[in-house]
Amino acid sequence: MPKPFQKPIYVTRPFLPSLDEFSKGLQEIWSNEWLTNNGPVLQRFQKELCHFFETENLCLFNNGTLALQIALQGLRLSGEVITTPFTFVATSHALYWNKIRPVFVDIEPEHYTLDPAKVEAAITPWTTAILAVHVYGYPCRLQELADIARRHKLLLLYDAAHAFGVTVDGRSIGSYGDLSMFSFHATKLFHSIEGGLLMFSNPNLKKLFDYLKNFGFENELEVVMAGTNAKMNEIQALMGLQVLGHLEGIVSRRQQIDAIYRSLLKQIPGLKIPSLPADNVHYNHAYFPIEIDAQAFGMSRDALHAALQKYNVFARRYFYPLVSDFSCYRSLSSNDPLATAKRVARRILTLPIYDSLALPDVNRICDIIAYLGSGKSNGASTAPRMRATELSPVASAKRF
Ligand code: T4K
Repeated sequence: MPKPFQKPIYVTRPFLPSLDEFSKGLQEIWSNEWLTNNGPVLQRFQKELCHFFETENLCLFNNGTLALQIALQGLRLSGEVITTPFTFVATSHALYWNKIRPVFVDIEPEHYTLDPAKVEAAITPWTTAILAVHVYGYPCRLQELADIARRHKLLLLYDAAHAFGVTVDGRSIGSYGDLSMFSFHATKLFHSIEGGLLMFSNPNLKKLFDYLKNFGFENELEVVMAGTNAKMNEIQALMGLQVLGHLEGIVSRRQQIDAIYRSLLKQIPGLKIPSLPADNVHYNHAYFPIEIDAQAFGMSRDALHAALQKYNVFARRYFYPLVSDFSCYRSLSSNDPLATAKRVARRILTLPIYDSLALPDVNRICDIIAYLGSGKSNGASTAPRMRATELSPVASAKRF
């Protein structure tokens, strides 16, 4: 019987630069005596991001939710926006705060992104945009969505909260569609403690978003629109700058973890692991979702989620319940039965994945899942289906 972990293993942990490295940056902020309002560290961070994304068309915010809210407001969207119910609730909340009606349509079964056929079927005279989500960092069906948006003269927006560092055909995922929002929350593989970024194709939006995040100030004496306060501060910017320098290492470490999960879990009946995105995608390994078929695995998703906690493993049911099932959205009628989204939400479990997760611990998590699935934990006597520890013993975990 596998042993529980001594310390909790969470679904994620933030990457942290060394305290030494961060203290040096703080010293600079202390000597600047400048903490927010477009300070020098923020300007440097923005410059680095322009270089990273190969565009000047971006704008930083204090979190991803406000970035998205401001995007919708700046673009003056109204009426209905077609979106996915299989996401973090902030996607729909940003619409709601702009008095826009979210129209939920179904997702495709392999990578859980919006199903383009369902999007097209949901378009009405009131539709103004599509808001798709690169959930878990898996790219949406970019070309099909772009074709639909063009044919119906709709704006195409992406919630790319999970997709930092993803490229498709060598281009950043943020360069697809009219606009993308990235979240830099501490739970993301790239973060600035809290933070958000908009990247857009129309260069005129930059000035507009800069106004909207800073009360609409043109100068000390002039306010040109009713903006809000959504500015990133210097300490957030410092964290972002430093984490950016480690991005390659963070992604490659996650790739190693992903590979171990994939090789060990694929042998367990009743678990479905989404395939890796196609070869033209540089993936960021933001999450490691699996689907549990209760009958074949021998335990429901909820039972596995609870049983893992007894071993001190805190996997998460991202994204269950569906956004459309929350009380604030339940009354919205939808013609789409959302059959795939409902099934996936009942079966999905996201396993721990983060750079400081020791590789032998990934093996142990797989061992525990195999043990729970074998029925032995209930006293049932089924033959062992795998011996995870015998498979690819993992090299020592090097922290970068
Ligand atoms: N769109 C999408 C698709 C999103 O996923 C999100 C955010 C947004 C929009 C909005 O972006 P932001 O406004 O947040 O920038 C977390 C995050 O708070 C949220 O940012 C994220 N999505 C969502 C998927 O996950 P919770 O409520 O699950 O987080 P929490 O506090 O339970 O943290 C999860 C685990 O992470 C903990 O069990 C332990 C670990 N953790 C967390 C924090 C904050 C740490 O080890 N250290 C930490 O500092 O929402």
